Amino acid sequence: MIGRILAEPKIGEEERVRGWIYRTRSSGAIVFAVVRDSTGIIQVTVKKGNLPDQEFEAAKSAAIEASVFVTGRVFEDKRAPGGHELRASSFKVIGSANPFPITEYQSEELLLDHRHLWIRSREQTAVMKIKASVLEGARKWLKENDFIEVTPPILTTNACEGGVTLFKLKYFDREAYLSQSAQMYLEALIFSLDKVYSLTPSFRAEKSRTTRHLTEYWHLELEEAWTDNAGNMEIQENLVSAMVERVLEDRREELKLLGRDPNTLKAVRPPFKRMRYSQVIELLKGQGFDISIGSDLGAVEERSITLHETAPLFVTNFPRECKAFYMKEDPDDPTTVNCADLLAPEGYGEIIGGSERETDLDKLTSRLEGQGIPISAYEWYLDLRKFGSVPHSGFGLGIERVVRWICKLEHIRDAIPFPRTVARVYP
Ligand code: NSS
Repeated sequence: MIGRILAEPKIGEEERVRGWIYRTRSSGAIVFAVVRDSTGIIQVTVKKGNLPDQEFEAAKSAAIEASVFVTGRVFEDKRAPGGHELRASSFKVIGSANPFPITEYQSEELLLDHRHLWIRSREQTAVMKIKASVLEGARKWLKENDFIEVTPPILTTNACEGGVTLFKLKYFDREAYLSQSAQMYLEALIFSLDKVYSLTPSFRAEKSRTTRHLTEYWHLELEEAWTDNAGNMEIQENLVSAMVERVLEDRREELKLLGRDPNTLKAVRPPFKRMRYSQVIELLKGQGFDISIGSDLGAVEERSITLHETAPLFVTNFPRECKAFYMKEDPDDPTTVNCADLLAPEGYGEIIGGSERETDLDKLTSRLEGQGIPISAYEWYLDLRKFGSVPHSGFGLGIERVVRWICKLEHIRDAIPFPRTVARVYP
């Protein structure tokens, strides 16, 4: 069998390994080559005399990251990484390797310049597998709960989240933008499908260099007809818990490799704590912040609120002026909107932004005007309020924000194989 042998080697069996040289050392007539594939690493012991001489020489001179095809028998060996070794009866180099530009201690910049090679590292591999499990957990939950996946456009003519972070592009003889959010299109799609979601890249021309902003990120967005903000929050806490549960089922080893104790994620179960924005402002004042109603919450404030939490926390009812034009005014407190940000624990902060949507056409129009947004580009969106409008709510979840938190990563750029930030679009 070829494939999962590094993860589950069978003692005494003849196995074939296709992989890449992780490291080698040799002493005289014996070469120890550690070989990796997508499932793990195994030590291959190559002894002169056990295989043709030219294969022994090939093993001896094989460089780091050369690709190899090895056949041999598996033995237990407590000293070998993973506790097994493969004693080679054949060792073939398939693709030789130049001297590998990444050695043990490297600057962040060099690693980012060589990202196409650095993604082979064990840490990056673990993050990518965990990310896949996050998405699997989400899709499974969404299917079980009757949400239909849809495919909104990326090229648009409207800003959803304000003009400041729009990427403009020349669209033949017009101007268009890269999508910041699929929300407005999902709102159009609930009229035929009731419950929809999409997973797309979203683009934000974020000038700031922070540990939680990318200019291109994967956005999981969901919209549901007939649901208010309370119902919307229930969906979020169940969905996020399902993502974490899937990671705990499938990726405990990967979490450990990244320094995340899987047990610390067990507290991520619904229901999550809920706090109103006004309570959070009081809490922050108590923590020494010079802050008042009307201030937005940034990374520093969110860190302070969540540092000692073990599960995500909702912050609801932000003041109207802090939030986007489409959020529904709270009838019980019209200075605020029926919205919630979901903040990840341990200081990580915002992973979801969501709200009930304003359905009152006049209020929507005056909020757009009040924010100086030209109505003409939004005619189609306003139509949705004129043809059988219904109460509805939705949210957007930043996949890399979630992966950063689950994997306990310092920087969001390590939650995506080829990060795009203000400073980087290469490789
Ligand atoms: O701007 S959001 O808070 N909200 C929206 O875009 C809504 N229109 C979504 C919706 O209701 N359908 O962004 C949503 C989430 C936010 O909570 C972050 O987790 C993530 O998108 N986000 C980002 N992740 C990485 N990098 C950047 N720059 C970024 N901006 C938002």
